[in-house]
Amino acid sequence: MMTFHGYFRSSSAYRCRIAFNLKGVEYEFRPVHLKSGAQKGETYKALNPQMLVPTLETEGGDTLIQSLAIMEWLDETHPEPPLLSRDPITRAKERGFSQVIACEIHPLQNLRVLKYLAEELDADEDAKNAWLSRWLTDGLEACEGLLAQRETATPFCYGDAPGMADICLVPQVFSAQRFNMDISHLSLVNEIYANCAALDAFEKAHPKNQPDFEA
Ligand SMILES: N[C@@H](CCC(=O)N[C@@H](CS)C(=O)NCC(=O)O)C(=O)O
Repeated sequence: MMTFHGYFRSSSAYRCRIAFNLKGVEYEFRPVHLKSGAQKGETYKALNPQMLVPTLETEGGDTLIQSLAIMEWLDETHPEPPLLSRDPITRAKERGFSQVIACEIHPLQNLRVLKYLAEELDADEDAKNAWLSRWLTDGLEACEGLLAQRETATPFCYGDAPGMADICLVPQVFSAQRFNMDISHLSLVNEIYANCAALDAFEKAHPKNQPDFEA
């Protein structure tokens, strides 16, 4: 069985959990307690020199990092149901949407970045919240804009079934809620979030349902 290293609150790990659930793929879970710095321990660092979660150890003994790469590998090795459209243009749009979240929004809210702001740049809670509000709101507004550009308003980001874009969107909305951002004006984002949240694969992947959950 594959071994998946993650943390309940990590939105990158949350993405992979949703993908595993949609595919019906089981894995052994190894928690990495980010809050206490377990990602920086020698054993984990040897596995993932970037010292971030998630990390996946495949049954073949390979080690994979980066949630988008892990999801694409999963999609290639377990093609049903697909996480990306067969149509090249839609597929590029799905990847673009996913990258807005995974490459542009998420890195700015990461634990190590917030710690750096507080510990190295002396940012207080208000400054940290202003930072989060700026980058999370800007980013999710871009997602809303991309959804508004679609020719057809489908129940999920790019179709009638959830795919990679939805998988990236849901944990990002969860983070916005966790950081108390007001995103009530983003009607398409909220509608798709609700459609996804109603599905078992998404509910089972929610941080509150993980074995390492802490309130
Ligand atoms: N781009 C990476 C991001 C990985 C990442 O930033 N993980 C966070 C949790 S969501 C982490 O491990 N943070 C630990 C830290 O900041 O020390 C991915 O998509 O996998």
